[in-house]
Amino acid sequence: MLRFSLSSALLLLVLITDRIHCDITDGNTEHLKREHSLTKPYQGVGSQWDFSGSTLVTSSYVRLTPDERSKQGSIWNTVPCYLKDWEMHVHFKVHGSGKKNLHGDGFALWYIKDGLYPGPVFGNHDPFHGLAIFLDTFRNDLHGMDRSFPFISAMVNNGSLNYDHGKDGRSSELGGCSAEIRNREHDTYLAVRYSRERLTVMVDVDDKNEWKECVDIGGVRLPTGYHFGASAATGDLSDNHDIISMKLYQLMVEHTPEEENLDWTKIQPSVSLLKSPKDNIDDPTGNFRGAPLTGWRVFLLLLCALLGVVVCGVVGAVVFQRRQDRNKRFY
Ligand SMILES: *[C@@H]1O[C@H](CO)[C@@H](O)[C@H](O)[C@H]1NC(C)=O
Ligand SMILES: [Ca+2]
Repeated sequence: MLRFSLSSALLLLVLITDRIHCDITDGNTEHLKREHSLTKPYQGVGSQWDFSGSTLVTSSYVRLTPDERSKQGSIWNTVPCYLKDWEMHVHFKVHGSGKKNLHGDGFALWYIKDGLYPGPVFGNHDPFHGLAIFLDTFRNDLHGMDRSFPFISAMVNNGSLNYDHGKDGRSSELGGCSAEIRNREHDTYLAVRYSRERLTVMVDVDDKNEWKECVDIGGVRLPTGYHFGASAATGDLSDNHDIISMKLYQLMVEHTPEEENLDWTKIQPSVSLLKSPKDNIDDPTGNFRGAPLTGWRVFLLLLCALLGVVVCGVVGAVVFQRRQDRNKRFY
């Protein structure tokens, strides 16, 4: 009887572990959404992606700007995204001949209402509706010496805010981090995850093959039906801004029926908290690929504890039984 319940508990454990495995998106091709992704050699992407400005497409990279002055280029996913929970992995390369601090301006990743209107925000229009992640390689604000550049930051806009270039967008940023993203010999990546009103930005730029947290905030509301894109600009100073791939993964997250019944396309971009929902993190390494599994992890831990108790109980009972037997023999 005991053996039976133990083996069924083990079976349950295996099933749960398997379930967790299925939920992890991490590069799982099953959850890759081709219609929102841009991958080498970029053949046949012309119907799903618009390229404009200085953008040059080769078979191994998409160059938003060359290392020349006063260029602007962008790429836009023409297919609106109706996924509620997603993760975008961007493989990029920023490089040029400019020495320290003599290069610019950087590039931006977008999830916004309408793409393809050139303007002053890293080549895109101002104001915009939606989400922007800026990879700003040039310090404009000489009063902001408390942070080093390149600086990555996130901004959510409902069309009421302007991006302040002179201050490197500091007044409207939701969070950010410094990261050495320029002229690296190895591959550099950035990931943006949006799920359950939580926005997370991670970078992998140190050739360690692990994500480092850059932005993590809750209370972020974004509609569905917006467009992904990327844009870059150069001014007096320049750099090559290359996108090697953009891969969009669907996250398998369940929503309540009330949430499902809402019209997500009507949501106005907004942010209610400006603090990181740190209480939600049980993994100090900041490996956010497993973050939504918190509930499952807790359950697993409890189950393991329960199993431990059961095993101890069985061992204890056996030992007790043996002792009794031994004691009997001595009588
Ligand atoms: C846009 O955001 C501002 C605050 O940033 C708010 O006052 C305004 O009501 C919002 N507009 C819409 C249409 O949601
Ligand atoms: Ca700047």
